[in-house]
Amino acid sequence: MRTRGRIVNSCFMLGVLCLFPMASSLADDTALTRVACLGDSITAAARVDTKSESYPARLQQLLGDDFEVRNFGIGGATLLKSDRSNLWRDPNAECYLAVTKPVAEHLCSQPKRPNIVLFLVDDMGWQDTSVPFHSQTTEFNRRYRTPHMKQLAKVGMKFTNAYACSVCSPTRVSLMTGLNAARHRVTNWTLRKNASNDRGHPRLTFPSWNVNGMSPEPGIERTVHAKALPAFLREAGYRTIHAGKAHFGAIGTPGSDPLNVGFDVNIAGHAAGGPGSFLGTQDFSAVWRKGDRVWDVPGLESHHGKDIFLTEALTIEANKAVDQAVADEKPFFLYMAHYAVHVPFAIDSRFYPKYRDAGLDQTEAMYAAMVEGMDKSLGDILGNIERHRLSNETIVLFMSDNGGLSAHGRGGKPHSHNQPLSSGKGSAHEGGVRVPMIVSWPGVTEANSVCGQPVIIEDFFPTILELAGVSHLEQIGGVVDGRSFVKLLQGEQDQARKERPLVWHFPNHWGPNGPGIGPSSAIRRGDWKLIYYHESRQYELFHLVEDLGEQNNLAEQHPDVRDRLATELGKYLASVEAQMPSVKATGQPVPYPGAVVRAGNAR
Ligand SMILES: [Ca+2]
Repeated sequence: MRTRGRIVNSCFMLGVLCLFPMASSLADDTALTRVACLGDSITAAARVDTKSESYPARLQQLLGDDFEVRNFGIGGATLLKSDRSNLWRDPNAECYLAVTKPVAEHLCSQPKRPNIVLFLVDDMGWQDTSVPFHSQTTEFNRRYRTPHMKQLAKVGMKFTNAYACSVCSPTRVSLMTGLNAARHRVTNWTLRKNASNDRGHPRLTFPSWNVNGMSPEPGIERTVHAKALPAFLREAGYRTIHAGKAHFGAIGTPGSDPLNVGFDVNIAGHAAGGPGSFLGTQDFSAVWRKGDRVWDVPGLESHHGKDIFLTEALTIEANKAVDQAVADEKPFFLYMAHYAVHVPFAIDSRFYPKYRDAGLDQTEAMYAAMVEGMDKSLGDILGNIERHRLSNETIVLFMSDNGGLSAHGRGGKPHSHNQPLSSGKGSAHEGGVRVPMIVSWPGVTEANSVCGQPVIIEDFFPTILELAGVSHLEQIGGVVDGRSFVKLLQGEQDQARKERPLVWHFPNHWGPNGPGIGPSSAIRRGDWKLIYYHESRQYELFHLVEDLGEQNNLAEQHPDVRDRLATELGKYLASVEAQMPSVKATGQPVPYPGAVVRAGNAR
C-alpha cells in the first residue's frame, strides 16, 4: 500500500508529473491502480519505447501488487487523454495513470524507504536474555526467556561488542544526535530544569553539564542544541512514532516533549526516565509509593484501572500507531523505547509465577518476568508488521540503553548480574556499557550471523539515516561522532572502523559504589580498554579478549599501552572541550588523562 505514497511523493518532488490527486481517486475506486507506461513524453501520442521493455517490469516490481503496470506498445491500444491531465483511458475505458519513461526510470532508481523499528530496552543487561552474547551459553541465558529475541537473532545479525553509555540520558541523546557524550555534555541523567542529579562528592565538584538535556531550539540554557533523528526521518517522508520512555530533556524545556524533537506521535513519553508504576491498576502513577508525580506516565488513560502491565499497554498503542501509518500509506519509524526493565520492578502476573517457582527470589522473579514481557512486546510488534505483510521491507534494530542494574535494588549479590562482565549500570566496566544488540535487515543481513566489531550508541544515528536513504544528515554544528555500521550489516569489512577508538566520558557521580563506578573517562581501541578515574587519577587497563571480566589491571605491566591510550583519550577530550570535575581543595579542574601521563603522575 505504502508504495503508492512513494510514487506520488517521488513524482511530486521530481516536478515532472503530479499524480497525487489521480492516485488518490483511483486508489479509492479500484482495488488495483493501473499505471500506463508511456514514451518519453506524455504530450506525445501514447507511444512506448518498445526497445525498453525492462522499465515497466522494474516499475511493477517497485510498486508491488497494489498496482497493475501495463506497457502500451506501438500499434497497441490507443490511449485517449481525458480532460484531466495525466489520466488516460484505453478503448475499453479503463483508467491509467500516465508514467513516462524518464519518470519511471527515476522512480526505479529511487532508494527504497524501508520501515524502521528501533526497539530500545531500558537498563537491559548483556546477559538478560536467552540469546547468548558471550562465546558460550551462560546460566543467565538459561534463566531468562526471550524467544522473540532468539527468532530475531536467527534471521538477523547479533552484535557481541555493542556499547551504550553507562546511564540513560547520555545514551539517548547520543542516539538521537550522533554525538558522543563528551561533546553533547548531557553526561548524567536528566529530570528537573537546571537541577543536577549528581550525588554530592567529598572531594570533587562536578561541572556545569547540560542538565536540561537536548533541545530542538537554540538558546535554551544548559542544553545541547541539536536536530534529532526523527526530525530528519520526518522530512524524508516517514511517520515518526515515539512509544515509551523519552528522557531527552528536563521538565519545562522543549526537549522534554517528543513531539518537539521530530516525532509525529508520542505515546507516553516525557521528561522522566522511569515510570511511576508498571501497573494499570495503579494508573502507572507513583502515588502507590507516595512518590513524586513527575514520574507518572502521561497518556495511556484508556488503560488506567485495568489489569495490564505498562509494557503491554505501550505495545498495544504502538501497534495502533503502526496500523495508522500503514493505512495512511506512510513508511514508519517506530521508536519502541520501553520503560522496562527499569525500576520500580513490579509483578507481571503473566510471567512471574514460573520464575518464582523456579526458585528465584521475588525481586529476581519480577525482573525475569519483566524481561519476558519485553520480549513478548517484540513478538507482538513484529507480528503486527507481519500481519501487514511488511516484514520484508522493515528493518529491526534491538538495543539497550545501558548495562543491567546491579549495584543496588536487585536480589542476590551486588555487581554480579551481568557476569561474566564486571559490575553493571553506572559503571565504566563492561557490565555498565556492553549491551545486547541485534539487527535484522531482510534480504541483507545474513541469517544467524554474528558481528564482533565494536559499535557504540552514537553510530545508530548515521546508520538509521543511511538505511532510510537520507543523504543530508548534517547535525547542527556540522559534526557527527557516530559512524554508520551499514557495511557491517551488509557483511563487508570496515577497516576504518577497526581503527576507530570508542570513548566514554562521565564527569559525574551516579551514586552507588562498585567496580568501575565513579567519575571517569574511558577508551577502547582494539582489544584494549583504558579507564581513567577522575578522583584518584589512576588507571585501569584491561585486555578484553583475555580478560573479559576486567579482573586484571595491566596498567603497570603495559605502561606503553596505558600511556598511548591515555594520550589518545586526553587528546579526544581536549578536542571536544570535554568538561571535567574540579578538585574541591584547590578549585582546579582534574587534568585530562594525557596530561597526567606527561606529568608523570600516573600510578
Ligand atoms: Ca537506562
